[in-house]
Parts: sequence; structure tokens; C-alpha cells
Amino acid sequence: MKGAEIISKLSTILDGEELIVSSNGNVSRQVYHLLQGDQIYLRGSMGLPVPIGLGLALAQPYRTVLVITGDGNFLMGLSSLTTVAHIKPHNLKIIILDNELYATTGGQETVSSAIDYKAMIQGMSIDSVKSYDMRDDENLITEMLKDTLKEKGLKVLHLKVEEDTIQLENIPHHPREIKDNFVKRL
Ligand SMILES: Cc1ncc(C[n+]2csc(CCOP(=O)(O)OP(=O)(O)O)c2C)c(N)n1
Repeated sequence: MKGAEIISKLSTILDGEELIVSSNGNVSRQVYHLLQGDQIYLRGSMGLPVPIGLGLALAQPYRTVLVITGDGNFLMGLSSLTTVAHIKPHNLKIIILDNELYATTGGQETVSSAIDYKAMIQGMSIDSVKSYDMRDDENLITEMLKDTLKEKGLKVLHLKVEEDTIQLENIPHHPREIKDNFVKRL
């Protein structure tokens, strides 16, 4: 299963009120084209989806905040997960789409293949982390996404995914426009 297919599946589970932060590059393009709403589609700013999601979750405690991030982005901003683990915002959900690549910039390998994500994240005291390999098995995806989004509490879902083959068009908005549209929803 590819990251874009998982993002598409989310459209059947989200209720439209969630605040979404997506990582720069392909993931933000996919969220922009495949999901609804004015969300935070990061452009250029690599490594920031988790810390921005954390701030948003604390500022908007009655909204579900969903971070959708590539593995390269997640690893770049990894230290912020220690703060997430310490605070444990009940409304913060993090989905890591791990293709073991910096796919956006040409498919260079990340170090993900050498990392046990579940052990690493549990080691930070996030017991609710789940990790699945979706490259051959699509069966449980709807259940897993529902569990992540609809069950209360901090959730981290790490998914091994296949590389996306289709490149979607760039987001046709300046970051300031993205921000202005997003803040209207708060
Ligand atoms: C600090 C910084 N370094 C490098 C880049 C270039 N860059 C943009 S997207 C990207 C890859 C992101 O990888 P990942 O989050 O795994 O997502 P994928 O591209 O695999 O969907 C890179 C290296 C950047 N924008 N900022």
C-alpha cells in the first residue's frame, strides 16, 4: 500500500473538524489534493510537522490535531517527540508514512530501515504507539486509522508504505495564503 492510498482512506474517517498538519513535499501535496479543508500544508519547512502539531494541540484542546508525516521529516524533528511524550496531549494523533526514502527529492534512502520505530517511541514512554508494515497487507488499515483518530488519547501510528509512483502537482498557494486560510478555521 502507498502513502497516497492511506491518505485517501482517511477521507472516509475524518469528520472535517480535524486540524491537519502535513509534512513538506509529496505528503503535503497528497493531503492538499486528496483531503478536504484548509489545512497546514507545510512547504519547504522540513522537520516541523510534529512540533507544529504539538503547539496546535495545546492551543486547541477541543479539536483533534492530526499530523501526517513522511519518515524523513519525522526523523529530522525527532527531538520534539520527547516533549510530546512528556506532555501527552490527548487530542494529538501522529501518522508516520515510512517509505524509507526522501521520495520528494529523488528517492535517497533515509535511515528508517535500521530503526525499530515501535521500540524507539515506546522508549520515550508513548505506550499507545502502533507499528505495521502495509507494504503487503492492506487488511487492517481502516481499523487502524479509526483507532488512531476516534479513540481518545495521544496516538502514534507508524506505517511502512510502498513508494508512491504518481507525483501530484505542487500546491498552488503561497505559505502565507495557506496560513491565512487555516487560521479562519480556528
Ligand atoms: C532542511 C531541509 N533539508 C532538505 C530539504 C529538501 N527536502 C524537501 S522534501 C524532502 C524529503 C522529505 O522526506 P520524507 O519526509 O520522508 O517524505 P517523502 O518525500 O518520502 O514523501 C527533502 C529532503 C528541505 N526542504 N529542508
